[in-house]
Order: sequence, then structure tokens, then C-alpha cells
Amino acid sequence: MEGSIRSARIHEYNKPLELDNISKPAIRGDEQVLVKVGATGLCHSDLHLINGEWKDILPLNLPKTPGHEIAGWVEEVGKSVPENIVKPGDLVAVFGGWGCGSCIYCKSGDEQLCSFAKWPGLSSFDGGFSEYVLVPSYRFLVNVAGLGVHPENLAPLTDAGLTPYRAIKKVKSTLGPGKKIGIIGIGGLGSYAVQYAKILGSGSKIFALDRSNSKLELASKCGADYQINIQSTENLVDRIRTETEGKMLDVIIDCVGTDRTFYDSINILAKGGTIVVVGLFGTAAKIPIASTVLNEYRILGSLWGNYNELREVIELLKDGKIKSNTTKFNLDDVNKAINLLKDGQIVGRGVLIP
Ligand code: FEH
Ligand code: ZN
Repeated sequence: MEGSIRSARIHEYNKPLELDNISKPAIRGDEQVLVKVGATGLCHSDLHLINGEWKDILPLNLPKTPGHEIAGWVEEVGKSVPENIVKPGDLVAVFGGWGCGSCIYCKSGDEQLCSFAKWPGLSSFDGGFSEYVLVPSYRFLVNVAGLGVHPENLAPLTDAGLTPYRAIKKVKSTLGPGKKIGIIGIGGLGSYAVQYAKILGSGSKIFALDRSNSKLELASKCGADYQINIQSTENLVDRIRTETEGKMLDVIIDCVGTDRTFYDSINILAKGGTIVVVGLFGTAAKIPIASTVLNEYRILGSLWGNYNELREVIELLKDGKIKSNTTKFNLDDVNKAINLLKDGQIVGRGVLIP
């Protein structure tokens, strides 16, 4: 069909996505940019959304195209898009926190924290499980033309590769020789987290924790010093005590975020240690008040990353300091990819190629 594009869309919660032919989005605003999608990462947040788990907190008008980890080529630009920022043909990474640009969070550079933030595929805007995506402003694009990076390695950087970067930057000053950092969950985010722990950890020892041996193998390739299978380890606390000679872990990056991983984290944390929660699997966890106070535990949340942090992780990719570990799927196989992700069968980040 002339002027039509293919998009994988949610029509009903908890049902397979439908591959629809829809009209190609048209530029209607001066700052807008139409991006031809090169690759879109598949995130656990997409599963929460598709399953309807988030329908009260992130209500959507269905049908909706998910996908918030997008890289592609500029196809068309609005009248006021400066040519020295982006022009047709440029490869771009799409920064996913579309802030208002005016509130204190946006003004301080953290647009992902904007109280009015929109996210592609998680809000009124359609996302990247599609051949094209309409981006409301060129401000949300990082131009990587000529940097020699591929869309399938770039797309996951916009969330999976960005979220753990911000989280580890928050605790960087507490890391160093003799310190120990644990990464819980070696999924899409975790394999990047291990690489950042190596780069930003100043010699800290890295502990990877997961239930899957193949994911732990990936962690080892990414630089983890210890791999601990939390499913087959009988007593996690004893195991960590042994491996750390009683010191326990100074920092834990929880890329899963269930009450179980939170409870495990508290039990294996060193005095004065910090847990940074970035995973969104659970709903609530109990905090043991006495040990949190007596041990001066610090518990932080970290959301996504900001535009400048995205530029920084792209620099790391460009310089070969980090690697994106991906499993590629054609857009036609979107439901297969979703089911594999649900079953924990994707090693690294699943990436859809339209
Ligand atoms: C999810 C929902 C809303 C905002 C941001 C997020 C990210 O964690 C995307 O994975
Ligand atoms: Zn995500």
C-alpha cells in the first residue's frame, strides 16, 4: 500500500501484538523528525506494558506501538530543525525521555525525570516496533553519523545501556580497590552494568548474580570476577561471606527489582553499603528498619539516564570500551521475541529489525 508502513501494535492487553499496515506518520510540527527505524530494543518494560500490568499507571489509547529503545536514520525533518544538528540520512539514537523542556528537572538536564515526560511507546506517542517513528523534536536525537556504529548496537544503548550507567555513576565515589560491587540480573541491563562496573569501579571486584548459567557466562565475558547462580546456590549469604572474606558487597545494582532480589541485596550488603534499584519487576519490598539504621545502608532508585549520559555511553561504544550483546529478530518475529524474553531465554538484549 502506497504511503503505508508496518507496525507491531497492542490491540488488546495480554494478547500477541498485531502486525498492521498503517499510514506513514507525517511531519506536522516544525521541530519534528521522522526516523526510519534501524533497530529497536525489546525491554522488560514492554512486557509489563503489553501484559496490561501498567495500564493504570501508564494508560494507553489502543492500538499502540511499543518500543522505546530506538536507533535509525533521519528520513524527513520539520522546517525549524537546524541542518547542523540533524539532516536526512543521518544515523541517530533516539533519547527516550521526552521532557517538556521547561520544568526544573528538564532545566537541570534530567529530562527523563520531567513531571510531564512522554516516552515513545509508553505514552501517547507510538514507539519503535515499526518501520518509522515520529520524534516530536530534534532535541531528543543524538546524531551519530560517521561514528561507525550500527543501529542494532546503538538502539539498546538508549535504555539498557544507559540505565545502569547512570546507576553506577551515582555510586562511583564509593568504589575502588578492595571494594566489591554486585550486579543482580544479567539480562539486557546487567551485561552493560558489568562493563560499567569494570570501567567506573576503579579496581573493585565484580560479582554477577543470576539464575541462568548462560547469562553468567556472558557476565564473565563482560568482565565479572565472580559468577554466582542464585538459583543453585544453597545459601547466598554464606557464599558471599566466603567469597568476600566476610566483607560482603559495598554496592549492589539490582537490575531485577523484585521483593526477593531486594531482600537478598539487604542480606549481602556490607556496612555502609548502597543498593541502587533500577529493575521494575516487583511492586513493594519490606525494608528491615533496624539493620538499615545500624548498618547505615543507602537505598537509591535510578531512572533511565539523561541526554548527556546517553552521549557518554555512545562515546564508550564508539571507542570500543563497551560492547552491546544482542540477539536480533525480524519485526515479523516480534511475538516470538516477546515469548523468549518472558521465558528468560534471550541472552543480552533482544533487538527488533524492521
Ligand atoms: C519505564 C516506564 C516509565 C518510564 C521509564 C521506564 C523505563 O524503565 C523503561 O524501561
Ligand atoms: Zn526499557
